[in-house]
Amino acid sequence: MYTQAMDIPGNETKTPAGSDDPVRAAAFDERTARGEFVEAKDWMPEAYRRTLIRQISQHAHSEVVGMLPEGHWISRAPSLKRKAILLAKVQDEGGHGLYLYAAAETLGVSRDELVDALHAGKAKYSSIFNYPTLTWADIGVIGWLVDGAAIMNQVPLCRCSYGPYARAMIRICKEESFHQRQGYDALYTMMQGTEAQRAMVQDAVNRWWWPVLMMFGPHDADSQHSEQSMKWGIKRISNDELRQQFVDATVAQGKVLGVTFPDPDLCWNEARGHYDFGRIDWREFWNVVNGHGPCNKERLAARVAAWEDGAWVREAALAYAEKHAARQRSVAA
Ligand code: BYC
Repeated sequence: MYTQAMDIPGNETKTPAGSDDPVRAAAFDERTARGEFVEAKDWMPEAYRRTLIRQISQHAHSEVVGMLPEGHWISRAPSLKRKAILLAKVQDEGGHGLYLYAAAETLGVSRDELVDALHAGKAKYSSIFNYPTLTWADIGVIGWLVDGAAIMNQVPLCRCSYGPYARAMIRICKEESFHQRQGYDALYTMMQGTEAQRAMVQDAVNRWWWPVLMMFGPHDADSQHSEQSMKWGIKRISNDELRQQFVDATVAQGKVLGVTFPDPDLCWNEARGHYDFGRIDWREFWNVVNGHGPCNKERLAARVAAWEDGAWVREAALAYAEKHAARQRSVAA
């Protein structure tokens, strides 16, 4: 099985909860402050381990749940070319989920535990995937804006202090770049089409813009994990800084595309050297994060159904592996 670690089981250096040695913890903090990478076998404070399991597993769940809104359009893509591209993209997202679950497993948690937490509604996944994909233009906008926001957030994670996560992110970011470009290309093609197609693109941008800005998480002042995660080098750039970088990069792309953004306060601020933008509706964000978005129930039900429908595949794979191992033993005997 694919894994990010050379040897995971029997990780003797793992620390039980609450038993952190302050001297070791201080040495660890100095190490991460120097920008050193931490590997699966290294000693780490329990809170560092738990923070990573939380973030990496949420990230993995987001990739897998993120396959659903786009998967919805595979059978309705407007051409064979667009269908092949979308199939490949959705498959990539599944792969990202697998690398990330494998990276989380190096921290001593099992994939079954993580998946159970998702299915029980205890684990979070990105708020963005609780919105519906109403038209083909939504698929282009997911590529351009959702993957665009994802890249902005994930490139710094390639330098995350935890080695297995950082290495998984390198490949993920390369694939996300292709995803972003294909989304922009699909929208650009529609914008050269009919008036109805241009209106469809603008409508999709209007619906997705604010939820995409929410993807970066709460403002820095309200982000409970940021300070410690930045100290440990898990996060390198803050939620607000990344959101600003995203807005600055995206406005120019929107101009080339010929769309506007649904924010009357969006304007260039010469003094700051950045775009100013309007207030985010954090009530909507927390409502979606807490399970009351337009598609939360549908998304979770689809994941649980996929897990249950796939039980026979897991059982068959296990039975085959046992049969294969028994045959190997009898050949060796
Ligand atoms: N949605 O203290 P904060 C993709 C939660 S996949 C839901 O700032 P942190 C793609 C946060 O978890 C994109 N919850 O947290 C896939 C925390 O709650 P808990 C996914 C959110 O961790 C398929 C609380 O709010 N990307 O791109 O320091 C197709 C306070 O937040 C959200 C990743 O997962 C949200 N948007 O920072 C296409 C990247 N934001 O855990 C595309 C990795 C915040 O205490 N993750 N919360 O219950 C990260 O970079 C960080 O975890 C975050 C949040 C920036 C997201």
